[in-house]
Amino acid sequence: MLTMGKAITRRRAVAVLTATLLATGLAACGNSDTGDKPADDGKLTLGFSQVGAESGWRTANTNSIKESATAAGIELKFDDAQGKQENQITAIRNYIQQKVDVIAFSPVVESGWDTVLKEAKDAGIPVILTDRSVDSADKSLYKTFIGSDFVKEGKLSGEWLVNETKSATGTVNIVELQGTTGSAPANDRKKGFAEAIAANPNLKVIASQTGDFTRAGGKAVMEQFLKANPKIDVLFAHNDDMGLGALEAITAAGKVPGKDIKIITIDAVKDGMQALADGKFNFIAECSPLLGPQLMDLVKKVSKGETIPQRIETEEGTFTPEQAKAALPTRKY
Ligand code: GZL
Repeated sequence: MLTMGKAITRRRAVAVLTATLLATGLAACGNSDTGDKPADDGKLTLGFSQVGAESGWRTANTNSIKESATAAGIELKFDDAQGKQENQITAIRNYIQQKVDVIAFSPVVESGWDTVLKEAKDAGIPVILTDRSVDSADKSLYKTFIGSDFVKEGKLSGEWLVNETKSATGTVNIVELQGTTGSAPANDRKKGFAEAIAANPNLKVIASQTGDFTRAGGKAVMEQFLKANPKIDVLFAHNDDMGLGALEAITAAGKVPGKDIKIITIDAVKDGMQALADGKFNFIAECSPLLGPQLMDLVKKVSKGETIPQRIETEEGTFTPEQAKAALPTRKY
């Protein structure tokens, strides 16, 4: 039986032991509450800067990246730059401060990246370019580029038109809706298309202006084209979304899209493929946004210091209305 004296001693011992356990516990919790980096759970961290949310293609690309990061067990820090280069540069600097394992981004424009890419290199953080590339002369500033050959997309678009108009007599007037000014897809698609249509001297680009890859931009610029040019035979739009916006302007002007004005676009997102199947578009060159799975494989490889190719191009096709009808039921984006 416990005497009074022993009872007090026992209570004190329990109190001291409890206090000790609590202090140890708090100390342990205190470390994680002091804002230190959480205990390394071994997960890779990828910092991603996205162009924005300007088109159906971009939405599909963002979904592919987020879903693939989850599937790969990679912690994703994601930033939407709303189409502004300065926001992308800020996001990349934040990722450097946060000491992420890998940085990936789709550069909204080709130029102006050397300084921030050198900061990432000096911090020992590998960079992967996805979708769009940069014009940096120093290829050591990034590990690889994964995306499409935009010149080829423009070339395929132009070659279709050359074939489509080979028996045409007289001038074929073309208007062009360019993508975002200074972006790799806008520069390269324009280049590839111009090179291809040079094969037929009857093909003339009578107006070319940016619609910034958006439906609203495509509609507004097409309205201007229609007001200023009484005879338009063909529209070449650098993406489906601008072509879809232009459809509204063409119809409002009392013309039949796909017949009075042939329409060629690039991407092959679902809404564009539906317009093609309906005969409102005439040809689409595909540009796949589903870069997520390959990107996550590359993140794991570069974080282990494995050597990877400097450029990895995605396989893509082209579509006519009949091919669009056949492809639509299983289209992933
Ligand atoms: C191309 C991509 C372009 C798409 C547009 O890879 O960068 O940006 O063609 C998107 O739809 O806005």
